[in-house]
Amino acid sequence: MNKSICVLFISLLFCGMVTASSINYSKNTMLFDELDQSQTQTNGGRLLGTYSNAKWQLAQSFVPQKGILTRVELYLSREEVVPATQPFYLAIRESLTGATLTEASISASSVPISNPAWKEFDFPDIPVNAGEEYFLVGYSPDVPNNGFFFWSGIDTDTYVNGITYISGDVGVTWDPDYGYDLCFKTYGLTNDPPEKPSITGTVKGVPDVPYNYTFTAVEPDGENIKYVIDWADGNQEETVYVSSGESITMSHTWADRGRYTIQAKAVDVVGKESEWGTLNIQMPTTYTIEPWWQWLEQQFPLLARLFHFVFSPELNLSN
Ligand SMILES: [Ca+2]
Ligand SMILES: [Ca+2]
Ligand SMILES: [Ca+2]
Repeated sequence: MNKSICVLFISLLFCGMVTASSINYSKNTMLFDELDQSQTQTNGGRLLGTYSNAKWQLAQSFVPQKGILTRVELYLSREEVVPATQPFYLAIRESLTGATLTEASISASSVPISNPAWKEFDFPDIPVNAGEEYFLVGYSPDVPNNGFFFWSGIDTDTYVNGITYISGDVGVTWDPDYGYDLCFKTYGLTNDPPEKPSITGTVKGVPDVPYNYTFTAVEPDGENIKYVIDWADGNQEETVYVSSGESITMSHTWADRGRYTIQAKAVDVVGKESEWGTLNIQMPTTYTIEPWWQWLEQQFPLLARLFHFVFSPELNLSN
């Protein structure tokens, strides 16, 4: 295997990185994302901050339909006593008390004191499982007493795929506020799988000689991709991530004669997989390859082919 090209491996570590919440999904999402889930009706609000010396947090569950969550808007106002520099955090979580998948904050100065306004939280994008429940968790730590934000909402079940939750103990425990839905808009991107990779390289060779194969695939979302390669001799490997459409060349040596179908699939940064691309190859099975002959084939493939044709037509490698 060509070590200079295959810096690669190793699947388990990479898989962990891909599914981790810290994935750095870089795209100018503001140009491409679309409204996913929303609840925009209001007849009041719930408070978030410090009130009567209790520290209130709010959450709203939702079920995304797009595979990448890019940003969220909330309908917010605040009390005048909230300092202008006070941050309002919005965390995305898979459970109310679980790890934060991504987060953004705005300062109170951008939140109006009188009429509420839609405020944007543009956090680092994350992959989400469309159809599964997630939580928008809003909090503002250590606000002066009786300083709080209003997160607007409505006291009817307007958004059927989620409900509001309230915590009065800094997010340790949460009570569902059935029949209430806070105002929110989530934005996202659909995520398509990469296209099937093409595989090019030597289709006829000899055992114990390394051959190079080049893998190329396009990722319609423009994400980086890696290739998972099955050499059909019991060996699989993964490449490093490369740009969409960028070729990567890998080297492999087959120990035994035979016919093999190399398979490769492209995997994008959020784990979407292409179909398998294939290339059928063969290592001659009808004669013994002597070392000098292997050397000749590698160094002078056309000459080797001519030798085949002249001295052993049934072995003609162009078959
Ligand atoms: Ca974003
Ligand atoms: Ca609801
Ligand atoms: Ca994709």
